[in-house]
Amino acid sequence: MSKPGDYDAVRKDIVAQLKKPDYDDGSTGPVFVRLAWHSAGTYDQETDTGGSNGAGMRYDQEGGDPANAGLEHARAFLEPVKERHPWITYSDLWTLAGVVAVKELGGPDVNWKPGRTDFVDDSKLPPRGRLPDGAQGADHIRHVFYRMGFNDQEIVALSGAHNLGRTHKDRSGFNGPWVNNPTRFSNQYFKLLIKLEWKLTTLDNGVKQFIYVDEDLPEDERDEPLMMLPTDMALVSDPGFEPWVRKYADDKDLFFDHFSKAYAKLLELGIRRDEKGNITNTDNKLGGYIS
Ligand code: DDH
Repeated sequence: MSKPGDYDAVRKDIVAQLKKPDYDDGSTGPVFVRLAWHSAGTYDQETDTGGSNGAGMRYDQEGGDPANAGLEHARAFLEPVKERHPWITYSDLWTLAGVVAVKELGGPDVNWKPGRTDFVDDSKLPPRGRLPDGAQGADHIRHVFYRMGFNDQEIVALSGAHNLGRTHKDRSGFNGPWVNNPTRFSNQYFKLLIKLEWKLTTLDNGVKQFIYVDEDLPEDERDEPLMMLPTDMALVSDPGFEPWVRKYADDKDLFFDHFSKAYAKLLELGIRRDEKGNITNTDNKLGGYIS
């Protein structure tokens, strides 16, 4: 066991969990980035409910939200890290895993602060349905992200996380990766959104998504088709979002800088700290553990 507070030791063990040749594209990084995002993305500014504090996804009310399907894999991959550093809270571990994965996969440094608790206040539990639905459009995206306190620029920056990983038919119903190298953090997602000709298609499970197939290549030389969700496509058709897609496609450094700030903000939603950085919302302790 490491010394309580030795976050560098935890970071090292998260890195050691990233490479998994038999899992997806060989890395758990993308699903860690998504775990951190879904742990935090339930936040509602108005009622001050949801957010990463409390690690509510351990329990069925939140963990069983269909939007969280597949994240049990991410949590299981992190279990050995928790076992080696039992002093770290799940809420800190999951958010830190996202930050470590972004960096290790070639992305920017993201400022991360510890101190989240695993106490769950029943009155702060988010209802299901707060996370975005990929089948929808711009209004839905704004509804979800404005609720957390993000603006249009931050929404587009955060969406750039879809440079990583893939959709899975048995999790969300969608299928395939957004980019050709889904374990390398870059601004390729924005470039492809603009550059490629995306075609709407209906999968055999009835789910609608956009795909790109390189028809110039003979069939046996083609890569797996790339995909975009209807929500991804809304970023290029909406006049408030589209200018940011172009900026991030043109300027990787700007994207990295804006992503880093927005992802750090996401992981802090609902958390209040004093000047020293210590968490002050003790109300999270009121509800105790849910068993
Ligand atoms: Fe996402 N995302 N996401 N996403 N997301 C999926 C996968 C991944 C939406 C829907 C889906 C963000 C925003 C949105 C990642 C990070 C982030 C999947 C596929 C769906 C569906 C799940 C599956 O089948 O396994 C929608 C809708 C939105 C929206 O903004 C409207 C944001 C903000 C992030 C972030 O991290 C900041 C990552 C990474 C993945 C790949 C996961 C994996 O297992 O691989």
